[in-house]
Amino acid sequence: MLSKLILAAALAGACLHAETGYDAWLRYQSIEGALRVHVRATLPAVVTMLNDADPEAAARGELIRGLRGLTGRTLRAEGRIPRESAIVLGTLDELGRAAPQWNLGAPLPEDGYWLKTVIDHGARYTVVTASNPRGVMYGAFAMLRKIALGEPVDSLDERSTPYAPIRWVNQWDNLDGSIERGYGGRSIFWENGHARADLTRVADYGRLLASLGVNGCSINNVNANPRLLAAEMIPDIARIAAALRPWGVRVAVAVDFASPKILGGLDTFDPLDAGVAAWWKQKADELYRAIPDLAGFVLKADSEGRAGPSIYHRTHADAANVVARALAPHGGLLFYRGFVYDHHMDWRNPKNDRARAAYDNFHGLDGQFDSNAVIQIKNGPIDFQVREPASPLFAALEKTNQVIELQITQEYFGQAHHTVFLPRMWKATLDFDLHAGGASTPVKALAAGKTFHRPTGGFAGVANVGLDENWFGNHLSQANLYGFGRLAWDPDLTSRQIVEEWTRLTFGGDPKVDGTVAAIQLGSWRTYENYTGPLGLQGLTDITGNHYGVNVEASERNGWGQWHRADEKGVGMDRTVATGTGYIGQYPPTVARAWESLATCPDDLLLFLHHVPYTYVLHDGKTVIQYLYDSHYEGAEAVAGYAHQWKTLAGLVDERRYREVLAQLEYQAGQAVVWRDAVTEWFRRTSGIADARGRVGSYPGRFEAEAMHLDGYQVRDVVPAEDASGGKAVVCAAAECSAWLQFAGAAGWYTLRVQYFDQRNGISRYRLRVAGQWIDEWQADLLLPTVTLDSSSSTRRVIHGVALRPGDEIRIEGRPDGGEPAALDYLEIVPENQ
Ligand code: GCW
Repeated sequence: MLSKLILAAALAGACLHAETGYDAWLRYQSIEGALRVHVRATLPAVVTMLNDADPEAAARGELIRGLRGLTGRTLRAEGRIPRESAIVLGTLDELGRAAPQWNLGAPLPEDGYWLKTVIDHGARYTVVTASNPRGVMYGAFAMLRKIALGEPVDSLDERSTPYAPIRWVNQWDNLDGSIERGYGGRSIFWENGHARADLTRVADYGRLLASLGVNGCSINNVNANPRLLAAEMIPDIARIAAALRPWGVRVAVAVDFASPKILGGLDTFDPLDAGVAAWWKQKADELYRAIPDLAGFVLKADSEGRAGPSIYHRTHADAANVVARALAPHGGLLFYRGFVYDHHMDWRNPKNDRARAAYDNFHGLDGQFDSNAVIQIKNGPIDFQVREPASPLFAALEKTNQVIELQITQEYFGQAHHTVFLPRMWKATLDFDLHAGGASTPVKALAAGKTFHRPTGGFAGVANVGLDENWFGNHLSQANLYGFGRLAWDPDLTSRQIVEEWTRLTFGGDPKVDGTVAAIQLGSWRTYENYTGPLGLQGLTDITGNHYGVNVEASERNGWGQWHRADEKGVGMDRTVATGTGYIGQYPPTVARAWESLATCPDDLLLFLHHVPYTYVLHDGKTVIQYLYDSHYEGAEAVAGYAHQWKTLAGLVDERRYREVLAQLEYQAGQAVVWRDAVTEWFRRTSGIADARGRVGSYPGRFEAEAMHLDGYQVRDVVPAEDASGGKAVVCAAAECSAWLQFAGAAGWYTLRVQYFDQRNGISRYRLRVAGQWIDEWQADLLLPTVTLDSSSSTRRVIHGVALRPGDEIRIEGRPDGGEPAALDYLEIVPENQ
């Protein structure tokens, strides 16, 4: 019966989700050729598990499912070690009892696994073992990965141990089903204030996480709704925990620090109040009665308007400890977020600096946190920007547990609309040597607790997957979750290793596909940086709004502290000790010395750490202003190249994913031009310095909509001005409007690019007519994060292969819908292939 169910699940998995992206890297696509022959020849017919409880049972089901997909064979599931060859799943203890003659006694750290071939009486046993059942499951996933990657598995002796005990994802899901900074659809956990009735997606998410070795998941927004801890919600949390449990993923919840007052009815939430301590304890006891393996709590306090200890003049240690002490008897952990800063800072004071906040708030408290409290520190000192130095706080906590918080969801990285492979950036931080205490101390070792011999430590990744079929809204973004999990297990893997594994598992083994996808992914962070915020500039997006489009000044003259201080003369935040905010002084001396001096400060971080004139010459020989111009043009060109390269994969990638990725990359190529033009225009206007290569402000073949003949369309200023070409757009207030011009160029083949505005509040329709012939139509139906005319809605339609003759009328017709006015920015007419 059990095996029937496993088979049914395997078949259902295979048919229902074929090539939608749902199975991500666990597709188990049939292996072909010599490899298939070899694997089938050496594959035993039996898989034995020595314990029929999850996660070992889940591991056996996965092995059967995976091998069936990879080899076309269905293994027999057994509970004893047979006299014939078999894959044997069991912990070291179980094996010690069932097959003492194999002498598999070597100690293994928790969650580590051992794949070992044992020959006994002529039979070949592939043993998958570990000290705990979860480790056995990780071993099973590793076996499947090896086979899918074409690695030999017939003579194994391989041990693998996770780098750190904490390998968690966080989800910022709200109880109403929305997700803060989620770009892959609504919550898989919550709907209308309760856990969803159908938690299949949660279990499937658990499987994806387990395949990477992720062992914890917090299931609600760190901007926590206090109601989560209400008695009526506990069964909901328990159901979610039950869906993840088979996969060895323990659930954690985010809590509101004011809960004792808001929910518990006390008149205070002072962490030193005995009643408050008792409330937290009673609440933890209640939760653990329902969910005995609850992993713990995550707490965002005194940050971005969240309640915290400051109102009672208590410290973060007081706050963390009162909650940690409630969890301690149950073995739970308290993750206290290091993301604490004042968002009402006086921008006029040149000594103020948000980047200082994490260190200033926490380093003095080192040693005061309980042993089950963990400070969760964002990779950089600001907030997941495209280029930040490693947070100095990693080096400043010697007697306190810490984890590094990485953001998998692409909040500041183009959301689901841009491809940016983040493991490359994470690697740069994880490998960065902070020289804490003089010795070599890379961030990964500090975060994992190795440097100062802490009892725990590791990695937390903000994932925010959603109900979209492919989890993220972008197929290529799945590589970020994959990379996070792989790095949390082994941060010594290279970005290339990760991307090659992921591509092969996700798209199959065609060398052309592998090479192309790897090249796109590996270059994508630098590319994104090039067109959104090079040289450590960061913060050129709309930081008070959607964190998506361009708004160069949005970060200035407000209390949020993401200042880049660009003015007519220069740019960058002076964070030096000598003349600036002193932030650089928070680093150990080796790092501080290098960054304090312009002579040794790396170009990539220059404007994050120093204020310089636009004419300052970088190590790479260019002036700052010319670098800003060049990098934006390079970035936009690189994305155009990605779309082009992807097209060469037609027929090599399954139809639907091919189409969806192409659409995403083509959109990104257009959006990179929007960024390029907006940022370079702004700096040219502000600095008064021209682009030495003459590109900025001169766009051959571009015709502004406001300069075309307009039937019904009206001209509008766009704010900020850099968000539209010429600072203006045309909008339609009637049922239908059109903009037209008479082509004056030479006869030939052309590409037309129509720049229009696709807001979220309507689906306008557009048509384009050349010399009386309708040649294209489209609708503005992307779900972009804006309802206004700006760079977030600015979108491009490219029409290739258009024959034009002098005197042709080119007419664009727009039909508004809802609140969306079928707006246009410009038309570009460029000779084909340009
Ligand atoms: O990056 C910012 C996000 C907020 C988020 C906050 C945090 C959950 O814009 O949406 O809040 O960070 O990390 O707490």
